[in-house]
Amino acid sequence: MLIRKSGSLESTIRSSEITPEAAFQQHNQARRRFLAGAATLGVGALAARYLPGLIDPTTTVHAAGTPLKTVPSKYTVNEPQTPESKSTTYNNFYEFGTDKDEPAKNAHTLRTRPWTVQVTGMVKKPQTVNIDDLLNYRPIENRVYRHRCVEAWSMVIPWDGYSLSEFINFCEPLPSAKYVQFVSLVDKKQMPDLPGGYDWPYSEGLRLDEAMNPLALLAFGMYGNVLPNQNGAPVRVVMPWKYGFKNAKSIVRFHFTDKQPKTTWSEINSQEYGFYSNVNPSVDHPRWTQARERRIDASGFPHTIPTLPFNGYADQVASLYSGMDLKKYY
Ligand SMILES: Nc1nc2c(c(=O)[nH]1)N[C@H]1C(S)=C(S)[C@@H](COP(=O)(O)O)O[C@H]1N2
Ligand SMILES: [Mo]
Repeated sequence: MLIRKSGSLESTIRSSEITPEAAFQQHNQARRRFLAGAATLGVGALAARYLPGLIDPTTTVHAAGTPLKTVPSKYTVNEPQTPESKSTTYNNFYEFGTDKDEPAKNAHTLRTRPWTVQVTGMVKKPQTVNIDDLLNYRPIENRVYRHRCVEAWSMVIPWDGYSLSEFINFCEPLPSAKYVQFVSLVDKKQMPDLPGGYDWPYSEGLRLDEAMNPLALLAFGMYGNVLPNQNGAPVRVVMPWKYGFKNAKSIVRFHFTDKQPKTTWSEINSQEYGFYSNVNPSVDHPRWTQARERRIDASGFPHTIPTLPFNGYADQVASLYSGMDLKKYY
């Protein structure tokens, strides 16, 4: 059981208990302490490293739909975007029901504050991070990504976040760590319809070098606003070159390990879902072709388009897999 460091002001005050104004004062106080060189070890690592966030918080309000302060990103595709009305109502988030329209109807029972994220396993120092510290740690970029959602459907979504690598560097994994595992929240009280027959919590993982690729995104928002619950609030990963199930939602723990972690879908059905799950038009899913996808955009009806290797991100990520048989490591 992890105990939060004492004296970590930002982390011990529950964000639900503070007004935006109080939060801002708190940030300013932390900043002054830092500038005065009086930052104690407890105020610690996060405060010392996210100074821009301290001066100019991305947002102090966490409700879904609250505008985020974002900056443009070079990691953006120029393709017609999927309307928000589609990408927020056609989801997989089994904790809130297994039908695609259920998460949008049911996920309002998820409480996204207070929320903490644990850093465990092979790291220099296990710790617990407050979600607002995480949100304000780095400038939030608006990145328009091709997105594989459920099965062979695809979307184009403007996500808001920063590279997962920024947070992993903060976590200081040991040289022996080779993988990072993402663990989602499980709470029967907030998830009254949690389906049986699954090994909750939802869990996913990546090889560390994949997670360090700048395209791997830690997302807090979409369309410039705080994430809707059904899309994985308050924090999720977005892996644009992989199939949808790699994108763990509502994460409460990042666990570093030297062994390939168990992941939910490959545990349920390893014939159909592998650990790597790179978008690959030449390796079919047992039940459908992966050569084509159905793109949902603003045109009003989905249209079929050819699927690109690594979802069109081969230039940036193919080298991660050089020498690997991608039929075997699907
Ligand atoms: N915690 C959690 N994360 C999850 C899932 C889930 O059921 N629970 N479903 C996954 C699957 S199968 C897909 S396709 C994507 C869908 O993300 P989207 O709804 O934002 O498109 O979320 C992934 N992340
Ligand atoms: Mo999925």
